[in-house]
Amino acid sequence: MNEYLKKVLEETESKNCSEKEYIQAVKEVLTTLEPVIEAHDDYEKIALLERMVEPERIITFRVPWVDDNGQVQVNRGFRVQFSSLIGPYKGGLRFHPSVNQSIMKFLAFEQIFKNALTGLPIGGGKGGSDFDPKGKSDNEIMRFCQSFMTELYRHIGQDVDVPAGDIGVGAREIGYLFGQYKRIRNAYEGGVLTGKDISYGGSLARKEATGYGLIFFMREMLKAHKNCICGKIVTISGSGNVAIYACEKAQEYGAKVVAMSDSNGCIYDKNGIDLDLIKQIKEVERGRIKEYLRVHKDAEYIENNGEDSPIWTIKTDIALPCATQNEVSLISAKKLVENGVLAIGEGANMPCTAEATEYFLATNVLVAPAKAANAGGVATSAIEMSQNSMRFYYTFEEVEEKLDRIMVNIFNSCKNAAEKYGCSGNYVAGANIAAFQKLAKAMRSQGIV
Ligand code: NDP
Ligand code: 2IT
Repeated sequence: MNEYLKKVLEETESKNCSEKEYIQAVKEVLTTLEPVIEAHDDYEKIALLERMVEPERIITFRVPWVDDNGQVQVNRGFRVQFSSLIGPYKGGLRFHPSVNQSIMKFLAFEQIFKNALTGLPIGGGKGGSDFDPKGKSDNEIMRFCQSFMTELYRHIGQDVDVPAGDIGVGAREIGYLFGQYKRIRNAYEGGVLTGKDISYGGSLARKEATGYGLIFFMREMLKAHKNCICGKIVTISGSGNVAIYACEKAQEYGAKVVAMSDSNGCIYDKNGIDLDLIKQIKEVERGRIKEYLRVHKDAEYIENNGEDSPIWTIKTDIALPCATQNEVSLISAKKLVENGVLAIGEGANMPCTAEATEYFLATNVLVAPAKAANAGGVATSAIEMSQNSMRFYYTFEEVEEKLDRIMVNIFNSCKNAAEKYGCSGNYVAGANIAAFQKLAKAMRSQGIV
């Protein structure tokens, strides 16, 4: 390995030794940059990589709130403002009990590269809390969001840092956060948050954007390999925002989606998933996926049992991990390959372990990497910001058409970078290289900051 790369990787590992997800994300990027670094021996002098892996700022804060029993609860809030190189910090908020600094940093780091790939002026950030929204009442969610924003508001702004949703944060949470921000600031700064409801400044097609974008990317990738989505069997992990709209577009393109999941287990419906029912269970009732069987009695429910999700043991042509990081292990990857999988589309951030990705690439399975394939969500967030600035709205069709074009461009950037640097067909490396080149250029232009 290139000496400079090796040095930065070792330093990152020793400085952040307790942050395994963060180290994994950095390693995944750096190990694919070798040909670019080799071609630029001036990067070391200006500590380009060292600056790229050190967040500009990390904010952690206390979030006290009162539950419905009058008991005071305390959670930890985070905002990692990783890079403002090419625009205001931009990235979602995650509310999940597993949230910690390592997960926040890996997500913010990935976001820098993803946002660069969109071609839009957005920097990289991420935030959230170890708050668990499951089983909480609407009022508890509101009180938590208000307390969270009472601290966060001083660190964000439509030209400073623009949060959005992620796991556990959807339109309901964004609404409560926006209400509190507006009240404290006494100003209507519509572009301070994205993923807003349409009634007060949200963008049409933002809700659908990540899932649709994933399928647009998959369409392009398969097309480049003389294949298509139509007629394929698809399995999708998760049943949240990304999973639901990936399913919708895949079905529209003529695929047969046969399985979806949540953190308890997965459903297998050989007749094809009834998406209206999934939406009813997940978006309206906020229930468990197991309830699918109350209508489709011939579908199967397989409960999680151990580390590896049972969904990856189901035979499929296209697997779309759309739940969380490291949900596809080497064991799952082997099972998928054994069952003849053709392509993996990462809807979630870093859903495949490093070993799983390596195995897919070594066995000629096409991999649509998260940074590129799920960038449709944040790209549409940027389109939401621009509509807010213009005080104007695009139609659903206009936003979807822009999103489609962005995803085609992202795919082409990944493909061209991979070809140029001798790893044709490896879109994981292609995405990292294409994003890195843009960021490196911006970093050099702005001096030592
Ligand atoms: P949601 O909260 O809407 O849905 C998350 C889904 O994943 C749920 O079905 C949830 O199941 C499941 N899940 C979450 N954590 C775990 C876990 N630890 N183990 C197993 N299953 C889990 O989130 P999103 O759909 O918005 O996000 C899904 C993924 O996509 C995340 O990785 C996110 O970072 C990424 N992403 C999201 C974007 C967006 O615009 N929303 C954009 C780009 C990427 P359960 O309900 O049982 O917890
Ligand atoms: O991971 C992601 O790209 C998101 N959660 C969306 C971020 C955004 O700002 O829309």
